Amino acid sequence: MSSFTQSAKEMFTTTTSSKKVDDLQRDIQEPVAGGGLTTDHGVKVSDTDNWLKVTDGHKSGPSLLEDQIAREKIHRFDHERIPERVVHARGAGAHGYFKVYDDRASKYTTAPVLTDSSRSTPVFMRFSTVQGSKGSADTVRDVRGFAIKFYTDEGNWDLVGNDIPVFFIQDAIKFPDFVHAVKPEPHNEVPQGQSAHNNFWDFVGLQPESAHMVMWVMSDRGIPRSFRMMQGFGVNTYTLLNSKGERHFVKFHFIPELGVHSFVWDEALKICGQDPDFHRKDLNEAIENGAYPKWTLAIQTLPESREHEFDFDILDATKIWPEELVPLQEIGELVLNRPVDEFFSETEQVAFCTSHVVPGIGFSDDPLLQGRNFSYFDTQISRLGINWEELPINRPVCPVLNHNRDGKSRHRIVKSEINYWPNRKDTGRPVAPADGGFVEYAQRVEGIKQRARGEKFQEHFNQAQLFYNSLRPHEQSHLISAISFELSHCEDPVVYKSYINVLNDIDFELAKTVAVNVNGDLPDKPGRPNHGQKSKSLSQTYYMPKEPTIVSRRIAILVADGFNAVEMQAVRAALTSAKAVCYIIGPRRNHIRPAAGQDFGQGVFADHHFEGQRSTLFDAIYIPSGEEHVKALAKNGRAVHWVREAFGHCKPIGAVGDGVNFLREVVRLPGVKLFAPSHGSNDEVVSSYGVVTTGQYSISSAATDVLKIGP
Ligand code: HDD
Repeated sequence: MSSFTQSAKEMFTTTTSSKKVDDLQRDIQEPVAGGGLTTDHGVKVSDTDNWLKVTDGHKSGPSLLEDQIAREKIHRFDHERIPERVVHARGAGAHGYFKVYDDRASKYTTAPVLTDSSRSTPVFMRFSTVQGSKGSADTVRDVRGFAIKFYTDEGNWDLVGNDIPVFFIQDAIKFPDFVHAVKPEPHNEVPQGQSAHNNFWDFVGLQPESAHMVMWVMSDRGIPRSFRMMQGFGVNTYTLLNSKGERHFVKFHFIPELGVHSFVWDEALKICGQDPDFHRKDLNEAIENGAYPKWTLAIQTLPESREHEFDFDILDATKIWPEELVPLQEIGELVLNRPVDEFFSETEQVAFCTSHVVPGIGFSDDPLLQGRNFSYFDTQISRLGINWEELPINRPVCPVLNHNRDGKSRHRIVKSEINYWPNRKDTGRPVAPADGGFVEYAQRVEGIKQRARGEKFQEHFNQAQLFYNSLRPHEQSHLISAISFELSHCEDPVVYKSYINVLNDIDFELAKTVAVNVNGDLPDKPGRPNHGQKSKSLSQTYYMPKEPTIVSRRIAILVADGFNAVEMQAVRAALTSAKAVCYIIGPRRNHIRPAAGQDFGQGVFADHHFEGQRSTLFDAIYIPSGEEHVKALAKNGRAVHWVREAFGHCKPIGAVGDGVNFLREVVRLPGVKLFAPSHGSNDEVVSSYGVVTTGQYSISSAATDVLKIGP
């Protein structure tokens, strides 16, 4: 693994401690090299390769059940697995911290985690896909989970969100139906980690409240370039309680420092096979290189008095609060700075509960959130057992004291003869609200007990239209391709034909285009008029970083024997100092000979050979000069494919001298302009931005960054 600089590494080892990291040290065991093997009961083991058996030295006889060492080994292995999460089974996690800028949120909440700028609250975050099982690929089209555990001094606060601000259903009681429909079909367990099948589209076609969310998932948001380049949303409407006892409704937003970027579909598809672990490796690589993922936390707040002001219900999780109506207020930042030490003990055993809030933060009557508050606690019991909150990764950093006892796999030992309240010793006494005891907001509730939702919950298409209208043309065209791909995978005409009706309620042109692509029935008039409104922050292009950056981007340097190593070293040094991560890709994983006359000993060592890694795994390519090397590249079909594929994915491609000629040779597309960015470099730098200007391809995430090469 390449590293940015030594100082970044040093920073990594010195600044990543926190109250939670220190707390975990109690349980971390670091085996020393050469340390002796023991059984679980601590007895030293002399032979771990041969089961105790009857043998005369020539032939093997029966194995003996009395061999406790063999039995322990097999028995432990047999029970290694725990149930995977019923959704979000595939995930990756990391440690970090959260800090507010100042006390600007204190007008809404008393929670110190959101108001006390002297604090750095430890966090553990887990990112995930929803549909696939634990071993599925990272880059499938899906929603991404964005779950955060804040280890506050007032207890754990779990914010269990997604990278998309709305949800498929309005009422938690529909969740089992939705999950059954999207997961592999029950008769053949196909497909894995994909929504491109009959049952999903059948369900969403009959459940129009999902129309808005379907638009988001079929947009580029469904195939993020990196966990580090996604927005995060609390999705549900929560509440904040201030010191005057006033309540505000709140939505939580996390905005990534690096901007919001996605793959193009062809890349995502290929990476599923080329590197199914791409996202989890990307997360660890960035943290280990000191490029700590960072998000700004912003809140949208509404006083109770404004609850009914809008044409949508603010408690409906299939709706956003458009920023034009309710602006974002930035209050703090979240940084991830430490990878996990052991995947199972941390990332697999971490358990989130939406019901875990701390004083100053509360729930709303959002019917999805209310059901979630029941479901998460319940599922942890089946996954981890009743004492799951005692597991190292889940235990709070503040004191825990109560009269809950026993149960399977109890870890804590409480030294007290008291396990009830009230008691003669005044142990484990309830805490007054003034001293930090949690108190529910005294909410007046009136109504008729019935199975129904609020009136405004019945409208499903306004915001689906708003989202679609707000996308840039290339984003709309990606979305059309995505829906067409998915419906093409539905074999039942009832399914793909009926979804055209839903699309026609969103946009007539959209419905017609998809209908032609997938053999749906062409609508002759719009299902309902498109209101034509837009919201500026719904296109992900809105979130480009203020300063273009190549921090943590993976850049492939394509070389063959005879390349200009002096020039390459200079360019690589410039890229590395801008904190990009460079890899040399050559005809073999070994030393590659530089141009004649350049003194590089055996040559420069290539990290991979052309077949070992593909262009899809990189954000940009640089081809140095060197006549002999360029001739060799041009003769190598895989090297040519490398460049053509990256070009087709609209990635920046830098080339110098003969490298430019090679580029001209291999990228012979009509209408493509090759040009040099105007940053004053004397080297000719060619980039695929030219393609973007022709309008033939849409811009991809990487192409929006400026690849600065040269002095
Ligand atoms: Fe959920 C896991 C996010 C609705 C029931 N959910 C889970 C995770 C995330 C979300 C990120 C993975 C947590 C982790 O990393 O361990 N879920 C959401 C969001 C929702 C949502 C943003 C809509 C606003 N979920 C939802 C509903 C229900 C559930 C309506 C049930 C009624 N979700 C679960 C679960 C999971 C879960 C079954 C599986 C594993 C777990 O909880 O810990 O309880």
